[in-house]
Amino acid sequence: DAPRPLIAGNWKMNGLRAALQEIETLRDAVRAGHVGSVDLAICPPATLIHAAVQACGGVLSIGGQDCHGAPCGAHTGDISAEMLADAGAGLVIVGHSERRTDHHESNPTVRAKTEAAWRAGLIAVLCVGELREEREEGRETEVVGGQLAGSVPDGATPDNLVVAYEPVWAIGTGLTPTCEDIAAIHLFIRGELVTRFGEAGQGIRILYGGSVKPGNARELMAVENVDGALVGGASLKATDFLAICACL
Ligand code: G2H
Repeated sequence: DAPRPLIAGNWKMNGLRAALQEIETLRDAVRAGHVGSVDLAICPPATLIHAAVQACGGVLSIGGQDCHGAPCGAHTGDISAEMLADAGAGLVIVGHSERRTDHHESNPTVRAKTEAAWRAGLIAVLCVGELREEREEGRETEVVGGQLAGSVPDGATPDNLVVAYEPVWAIGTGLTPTCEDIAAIHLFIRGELVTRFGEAGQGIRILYGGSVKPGNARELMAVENVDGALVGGASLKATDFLAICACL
């Protein structure tokens, strides 16, 4: 059986307290039965996590966008997985390309963050994806395979890991790969997970991310081995996010 889909919103560095209204709108839609059999999550900025947990009424998951590998210590500005869990988060994004690029995060760093998430009892939503030049050179499977090998720790299960495939050239650009391209790389990722984790690899959700919008979600979500979406820009408004959820 295909895993239950997950639609996760990544607010990135967006959202003041007024944005909690969007969480309340999502909560009310789930409570009213307007969202089908799909798991919802929102990863707001860290400043809003605690309030978002309170606003969501327990009907959607709230997550962080990053965590440090250590549980505590002299790391000014960083947030540990334990702190996210303490604030009520249930998941955390690790290895997003904006972290890999802006903060020079390597595969071993992302691996340590994933282990930190597990240590704190959080689901890690681990992002992989190739750069435009790498896609143009036909190296996407090599790159994504290297990221999976280098950043996914041993012991991954459907309950502790979600993989998000986000081609870097499709993030926030309005560009998306073709459904054939997505099917090919998601099948490749599935194969890598099964090779490494056996049956558990079949159940690990593989999300597609990169310019997912209400207008393209239906065809993207219909692709085999696409078990949901990681949504950036279109997750900021509850109406758009719910329209994407309705595509599953
Ligand atoms: C990719 C995605 C969410 P967007 O980063 O992580 O963002 O949907 O804005 O391309």
